[in-house]
Amino acid sequence: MQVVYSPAHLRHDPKFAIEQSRLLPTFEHVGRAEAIRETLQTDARFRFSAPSEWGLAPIEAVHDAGLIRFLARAWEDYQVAAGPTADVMPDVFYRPALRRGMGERGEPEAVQAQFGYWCFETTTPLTKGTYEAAITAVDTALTATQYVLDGKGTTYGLCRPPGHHSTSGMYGGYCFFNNAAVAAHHVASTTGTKVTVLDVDYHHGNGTQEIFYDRDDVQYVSLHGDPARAYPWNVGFADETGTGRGAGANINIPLAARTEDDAYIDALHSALEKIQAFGPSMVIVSLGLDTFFTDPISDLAITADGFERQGAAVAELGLPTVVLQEGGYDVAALGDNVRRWLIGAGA
Ligand code: Q9C
Ligand code: ZN
Repeated sequence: MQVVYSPAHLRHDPKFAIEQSRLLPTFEHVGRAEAIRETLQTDARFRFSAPSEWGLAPIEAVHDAGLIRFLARAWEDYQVAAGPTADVMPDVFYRPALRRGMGERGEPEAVQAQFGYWCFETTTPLTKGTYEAAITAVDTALTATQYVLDGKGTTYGLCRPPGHHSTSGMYGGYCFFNNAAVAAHHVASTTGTKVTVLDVDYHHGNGTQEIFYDRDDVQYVSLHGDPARAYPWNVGFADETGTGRGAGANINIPLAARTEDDAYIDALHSALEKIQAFGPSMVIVSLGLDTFFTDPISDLAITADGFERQGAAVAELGLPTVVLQEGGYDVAALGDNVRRWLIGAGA
C-alpha cells in the first residue's frame, strides 16, 4: 500500500495546552506521526512517497480567506505584538452574545484578539512552523487522493496536524485545515461525482459536518463518542441530518462509553449501508485510533483486532478508498493500530 508522508509535520511542534483546566503537555505532538512512520517503515507492505504541492486554491475552496490569511501570519505578528513565545493560543474568545444587539464588527484589529476570533478552544497552539505543516498535511491528503483517482488502490495519507475539527471559518481540536474536507471537495468538484467522508475518529468531526451540511454531493458519516459526554460537545448529535439539498446526507452515530469491537462493527455496518445507498465514487476515511481501549482522552474500548476488522469492513464496500490520519493518542500503540487498520483494508 502507498503511504504519503512528509517530515514537514515536525514544524508544527506544540508543547503545552490548557486541557480540562490543566496546563498539560499536548496529546497531539510530533511523536505521533513519527511513531506511525516508524512502524509502517518496518513492514514491507508499505511504500512511502512524498506529497506534491497543490497551492492554496483547494484550501480556499473550503475555508474562509480570512482564516487562511490569519494562520499564515499570526504567529509572527504575535511575536511583535506580545513578545516572544513559542506556543500561541487565544485568551479572549469572541462570541456573538458579547455584542448582542450591537451588530457584528468582524475580525479584530489586534492579533491577540484575532486568535479568539478564529479559534474555538484552548488545546490547539499555533507554533512557528504550524502554517507550513498544515499546508503540507493538505498536500498529503490531496496527493493520496490523486493516487486513488489514478487507480493505484487504497492509499494512506499520514496527515499531521489532523483536520476534522476545523470548520470553514474556525480552527481548533488540534486541527487547522480540514484535510479530508479539502480532499472531498476537490474530488466532488473536479469529477462531478459524489464522495463520502467516513469518520471513525473517537471525536465527532464537527468541521467536516459544517463544511458539507447543506450539500448533496458530499455525504458525511461519523461514528463517535456521544457529544452529550464527549468533545466537541456542541455538535455530533443523531438528529443532525443535513439541511436544504443536504438533507439526509449527514449521518451521526453516537456511541456509548466503553463500546467494544462487536458493537462498533455492528454500528459500522449500518454506516456502510448508508454509504452504499448514497452511491459515492470514492470513500475518504477520517482515521482516528483514539477509540482504542487505552487511549488517554477517550472512553471507547476498541482493540487492535477491532481496527483490522474496521479496515476489512470498509474494504468490503469495494469503492476507491483514501485513508487520512486524524487522532489517536496512545502513542506506544498508535503505529501498530494504524498498521492493523490498513492491513484490514488490504495493505
Ligand atoms: N478530555 C482529534 O482527535 N480535547 N482531536 C478533548 C478530552 C480536545 C481531539 C478533551 C480533543 C481534540 C483530531
Ligand atoms: Zn479524535
